[in-house]
Amino acid sequence: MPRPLTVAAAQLGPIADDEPRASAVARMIALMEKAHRRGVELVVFPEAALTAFFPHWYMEDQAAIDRYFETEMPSAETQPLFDKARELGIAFHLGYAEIDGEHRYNTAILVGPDGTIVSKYRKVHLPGYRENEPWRPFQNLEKRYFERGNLGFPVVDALGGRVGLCICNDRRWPEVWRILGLQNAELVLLGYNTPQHDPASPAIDHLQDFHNHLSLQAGAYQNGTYVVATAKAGLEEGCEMIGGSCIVAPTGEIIAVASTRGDELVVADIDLDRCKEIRSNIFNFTAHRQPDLYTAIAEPMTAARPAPVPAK
Ligand code: CDV
Repeated sequence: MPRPLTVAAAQLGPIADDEPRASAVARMIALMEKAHRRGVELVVFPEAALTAFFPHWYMEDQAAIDRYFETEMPSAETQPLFDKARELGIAFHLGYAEIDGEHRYNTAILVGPDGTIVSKYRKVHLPGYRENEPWRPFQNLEKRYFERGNLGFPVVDALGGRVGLCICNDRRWPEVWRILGLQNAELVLLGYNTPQHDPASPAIDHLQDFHNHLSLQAGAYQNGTYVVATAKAGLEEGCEMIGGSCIVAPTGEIIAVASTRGDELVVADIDLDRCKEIRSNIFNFTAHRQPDLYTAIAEPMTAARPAPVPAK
């Protein structure tokens, strides 16, 4: 039985540091209205979608840092997005910086078409480092501003299928995809803020878009899942970020992709039942996996199996 769903990656262009949340929310509502006109049932917004991506600069003052975080969701400023989604009957994914008591996370939620939060994920793979590195043109301080997520890698029944969440850097780690795949994810949603330039390894700058799609396509194919991946793109506070927001089929094919680095809606009609074509055959986990030989994957690096470079 086909399980059709119309999904969209709602790419955002840059958000200026002085752009109020209300403006970012208004841009998202405009994309959601466009999505509604195109019959979309699920809209996926980027990682940390309400503000500029502040880990790109160094701050010490906790009050200054905390102004990028949400203490509640929905808040007065995000309520209009929830209201519009409920009015239009559209589910959505939203990334934001979250404060929970003394804890700070890089978080994503899935909100159902009735406006209720049906899944929540806190980012596990936080890239970068903790202290200022002034030689860089911009920073990568997620390890300074966020704690590692404590909710595992959730997959929930929603929208007629099994929906998993991860965030940005997580997409580069095959372990994340397999953990989602082992929970029978049929649709993985994620947002990203990915600089075009890597100051530590500029020789691969021209491969940033390739590595983005390579990771998404491999994750989709090897686990027989659809993926909707959404960028915050373009030149934001001195940091140029890739676009390439896309929808990937369980075959690994990109079936829709952004062509700009601005606000753009990328739409595809999918059939969640097509995941079976991969999961019943080439990646039939029950028939073909050999987990007793994979134990090293779940063990820490040791003296016997040293890390090639020390962690920062
Ligand atoms: N927000 C991210 O996690 N960005 C990383 C960059 C810093 C490498 C990414 O994996 O795209």
